[in-house]
Amino acid sequence: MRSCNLQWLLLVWLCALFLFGKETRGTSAIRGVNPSQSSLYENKSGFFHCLNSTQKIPYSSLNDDFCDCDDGTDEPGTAACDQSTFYCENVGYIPKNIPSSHVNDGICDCCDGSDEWLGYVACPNQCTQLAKERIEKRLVEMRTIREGLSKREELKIRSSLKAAQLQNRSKLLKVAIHEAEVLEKKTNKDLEWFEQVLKVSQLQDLASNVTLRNNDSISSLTEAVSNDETNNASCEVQSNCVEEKEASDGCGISCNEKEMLQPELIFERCKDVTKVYTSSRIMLSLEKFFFDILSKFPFLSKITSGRQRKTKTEFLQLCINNLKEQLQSLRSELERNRTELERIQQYFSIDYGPESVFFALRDTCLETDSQGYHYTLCLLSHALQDGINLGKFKQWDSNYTRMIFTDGTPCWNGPARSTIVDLLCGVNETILGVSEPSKCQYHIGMTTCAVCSIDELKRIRDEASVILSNFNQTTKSKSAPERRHDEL
Ligand code: MAN
Repeated sequence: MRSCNLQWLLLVWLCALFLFGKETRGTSAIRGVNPSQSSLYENKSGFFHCLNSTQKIPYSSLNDDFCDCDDGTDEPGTAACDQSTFYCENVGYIPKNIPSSHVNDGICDCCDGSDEWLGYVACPNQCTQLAKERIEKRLVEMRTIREGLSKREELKIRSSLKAAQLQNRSKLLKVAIHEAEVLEKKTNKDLEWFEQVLKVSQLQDLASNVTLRNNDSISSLTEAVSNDETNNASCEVQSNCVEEKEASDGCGISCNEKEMLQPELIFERCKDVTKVYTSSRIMLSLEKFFFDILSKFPFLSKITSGRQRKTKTEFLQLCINNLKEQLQSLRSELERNRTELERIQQYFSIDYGPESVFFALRDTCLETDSQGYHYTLCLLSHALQDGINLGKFKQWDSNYTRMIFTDGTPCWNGPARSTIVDLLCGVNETILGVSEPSKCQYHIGMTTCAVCSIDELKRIRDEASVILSNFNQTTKSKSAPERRHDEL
């Protein structure tokens, strides 16, 4: 009997110890308190010290549905204090804090249903189901990020190759432009020379014709020559080279001009400076042949002197035309090269993000139809709604996950159209959706591997690991998430 009493005493003492210990630890008894703050809710000589003020209230006033502390910390488990928070334990899933005003409001906020403890509404525990769904979702996201990361590596390589190609092209273009500019100057000078020679030659032709026709004196020749505009121009050209005058030379062909008119000299110079087309080439060889014969048989030259001068003029005209053609094609080549160089330089004036990963995506255009409009988004360039400009690329935002396009077509009675493009990690470049949150301000969501990051992968993996471990603590069953543990 005595030993029986002793056993009872021991049991009562143990129970008292357990209960007392629990009271002093003051943990699970206080509804809505985050375990990390449980020590603050200990019973200190029958009082509770409000957490953010010097107020002290009777311990029994905790969670009595009346707000005693100014900071609301005495009512973590009721809706009595506006500024207070309720801690959902959500065992098996993710614990969370909700505003205390949500407690017993008839809406299930905690997946374990703990916020609706008065039972106004039935909140079955959904934490396990949510954990499973969240883990599945996270696993899918992780797979996408992993695939995206490997695509991103490829994109980086493509970007640096494209950048190197363009750098190289821009170097070549600069050299080509410089050479073409030098050649343009030279060709211009050559052209001037030939035009000058042509004038002199025409002058000679005219003089010769007049002589042949009239067989007359110098005065009639000079008269005939001075009536001719071409001759006038020619006379001006040769005005500073007049040491030797001959009657038959009309207005006065100087020694230098005579030199100029040497068939061989003209031919050689023409051959040097022109790139004539096939037909012209044949013409040139014929001319050469003709000149050769003339030079070998001076008497022929005399007989055919009129013919020679005429041919020479024609020949000169051919050279001049050819030089003009060359100049024209040189100028259009210069124009083309300058435009291309400008475009390349403009390419390099934009920020292509970390490791220039976006370089290869520049001018990649994505299209989609939404709410009756056809949208075109050309990355880092511009956006269109049908034919309407929704903005040109202006700048990056949010650590290279947002592109901002501004200065589009003005909205009727409103601002210029602008577009925000948000980038999410994905394997391919795809538009997720287009909206117009406010008039003429558009939003496009899209995926690209360029924004996939290891940090994001780690963040998601850590979150999934926490959920999985919470989940595994509450269930012994070998359910789907646990089997996939090795993926985390
Ligand atoms: C067009 C479209 C719309 C826009 C209106 C504004 O219809 O560009 O997106 O809201 O113009 O007038």
